[in-house]
Amino acid sequence: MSAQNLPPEGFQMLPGYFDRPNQEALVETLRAALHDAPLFLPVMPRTGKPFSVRMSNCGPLGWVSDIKGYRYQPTHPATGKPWPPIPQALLELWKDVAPDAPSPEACLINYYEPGTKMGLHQDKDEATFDAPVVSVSLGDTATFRIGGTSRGGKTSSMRLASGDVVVLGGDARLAYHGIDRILTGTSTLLKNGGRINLTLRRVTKP
Ligand code: MD3
Ligand code: FE
Repeated sequence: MSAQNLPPEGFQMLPGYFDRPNQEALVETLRAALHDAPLFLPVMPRTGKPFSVRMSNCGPLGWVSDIKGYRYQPTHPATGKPWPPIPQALLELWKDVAPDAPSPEACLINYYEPGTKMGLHQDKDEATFDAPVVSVSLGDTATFRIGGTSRGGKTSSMRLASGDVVVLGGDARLAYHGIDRILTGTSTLLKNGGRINLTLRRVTKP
């Protein structure tokens, strides 16, 4: 047994921020976006080892990872087209939870099939860390882990359920975090099961 640590300062959890009808509307909007900008399977820089999570993006910039590195770019790596716009409901969420931050430029869409995970990492490919990262969970519940700003420190673990929003500002903005497990069958939102996570980010200095 190890003691559960407190999450870092600047971590804010808003359970059930989106109710079921709003989650369904968001999923419909995302389906249309994913038709234009299909999920792709990122690979690790240098090694080319595939992620287990598939990804796409909305917004003027999208996060990609390939053999050459991690970066933000204005177009989809396979279609070469601009990413679809960030859904209005997500722009309204940002205004609500980060009223003083400049507008988000990227909305990364992560799709977790049952059995997939995301290792502990920091989000530091952005040119500014002043704005928070805002996350929305849809579909199956995930067990999520968050530590401090250095690798190997204590972590705390919690569940992220469909409709939950997490705001990562302050010290939490550069905290190590990851997804340990998807709890298959915990939600009926997505017809094929699994989990979608959306992260809204400011990428460039305002
Ligand atoms: C950001 N996504 O896309 S979101 C990612 O559920 C990512 O798909 C996870 O990590 C997911 O980069 C977690 C919530 C989250 C939690 C802690 C963070 C985002 C964070 C700490 C710092 C920055
Ligand atoms: Fe992350």
